[in-house]
Amino acid sequence: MMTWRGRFLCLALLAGWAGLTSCGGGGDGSTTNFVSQPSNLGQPRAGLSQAEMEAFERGKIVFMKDFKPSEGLGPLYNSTSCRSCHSTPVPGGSSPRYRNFYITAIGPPGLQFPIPGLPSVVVPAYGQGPHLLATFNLQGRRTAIPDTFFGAPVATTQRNAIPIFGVGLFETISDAVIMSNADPNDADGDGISGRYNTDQGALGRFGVKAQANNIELFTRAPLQNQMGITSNPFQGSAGTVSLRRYGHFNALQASTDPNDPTTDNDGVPDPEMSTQDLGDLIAFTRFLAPPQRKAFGPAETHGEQIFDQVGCTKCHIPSLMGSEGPVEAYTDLLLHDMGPALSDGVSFGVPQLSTIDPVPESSGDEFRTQPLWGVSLTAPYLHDGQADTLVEAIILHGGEADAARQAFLQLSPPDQGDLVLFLEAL
Ligand code: HEC
Ligand code: HEC
Ligand SMILES: [Ca+2]
Ligand SMILES: [Ca+2]
Ligand SMILES: [Ca+2]
Repeated sequence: MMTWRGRFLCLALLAGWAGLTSCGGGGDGSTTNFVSQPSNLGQPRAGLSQAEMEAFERGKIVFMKDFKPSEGLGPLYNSTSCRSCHSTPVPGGSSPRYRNFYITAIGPPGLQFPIPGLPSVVVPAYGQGPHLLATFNLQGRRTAIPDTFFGAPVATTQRNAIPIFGVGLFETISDAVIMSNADPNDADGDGISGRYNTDQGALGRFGVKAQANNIELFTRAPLQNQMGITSNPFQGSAGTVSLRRYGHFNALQASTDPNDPTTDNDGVPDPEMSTQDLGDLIAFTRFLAPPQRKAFGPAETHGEQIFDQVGCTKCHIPSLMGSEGPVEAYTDLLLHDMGPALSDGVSFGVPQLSTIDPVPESSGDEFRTQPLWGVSLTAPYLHDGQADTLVEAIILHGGEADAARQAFLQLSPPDQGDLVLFLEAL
């Protein structure tokens, strides 16, 4: 059976990764982008050893592989491979909206738990298994997610895949660098109060709420939550970056403690992925190169200045220093309140304390500043893919980003155009 140990003991929530494919959404959001691609897209980053290169190449095969039920797929799943969501424009990328999945968290912010019977807040669309609300199947029969559950509020949101090019470099950025940009109480009074998230006591870097500390965790979690593939810890997820474990009372980010094996009841012996394959899959994700930026002309250079002038760089910090050199991802890896229109009420992790946040223990209205490298290649945008274009994504910024949005709207059309050209060159 699915692991329940500690589920209700844990005071904050379980982060989840995937959910249903979009309810009857069809492919309307599929905005295939024909912008020319950097030649290194989907390739390994520079400076790898021969052994790392070989692991990357083997891992790519695991990333592309469609799992069958006889190989452990399910009992419940959203997808049969990593590539099915991370596909646009090449493996490692994002996906059209029809691949969106649902996240459902029951309970008040800060005390949320998944639908009973599911290993995480990710709601899987397919397969057979114990599930208090419904048994889903490939014919698409699906019980609606309720608004309340035995009187408790239910927060439901969608997720659209984010690209993973270059994300392994976030592991090279020290906690100190990330923390140095946090301003949880807005001490400098600029209306922007980035705070860091934590994952079992370690600093979060990955996921749209910065809810996960390391790539191993963000490989084993989608394996179980999206595909129903069980695994054993590779090195102990924790150790990879800087996990300082304070014990089991902290928020669980995955379907189980990251240092424990995942298990299920589909009749296929666990773990369903070998240590070799898991290590290779982690290597592929960890070593994917960041997108190469294009050559800047005068318009892009001007757009870059405007991007700074209107305050985008307050959150989309152009570069963070990592142990292997600068990481030019245009993010601070911190959480920001993006206003009621983007708020999803789903809280992951235990965010840094803030005296000005209305619900300091919750990240329900906050998101990690999404990296902007390669952004023109991976529409649609925002955590649920609701924006088809870069300009729509900017216009939907609210909350702490409202001043930057207003400043963008007040720019002359040519200045707005240059800013977009700059984004398209990243
Ligand atoms: C059903 C779609 C889907 C599948 C399948 C899927 N992902 Fe993802 N992936 C997403 C979404 C959506 C996010 C952002 C989720 C969030 O943070 O809530 C994401 C985020 C990630 C991230 C974090 C990126 C960042 O910028 O922090 C990594 C790493 C990742 N996925 C790796 C994988 C791997 C490895 C697999 C296969 C085991 C996989 N994903 C399968 C949809 C998917
Ligand atoms: C207060 C911090 C903040 C400021 C200021 C800010 N952003 Fe963002 N930006 C974010 C966050 C957080 C997200 C992710 C929101 C989500 O996923 O729903 C984001 C997402 C985006 C995206 C979508 C990326 C994607 O892949 O989905 C674009 C494009 C973007 N920002 C551009 C800009 C521009 C241009 C400016 C300046 C006009 C700006 N941002 C100012 C925090 C900020
Ligand atoms: Ca399984
Ligand atoms: Ca501030
Ligand atoms: Ca099994």
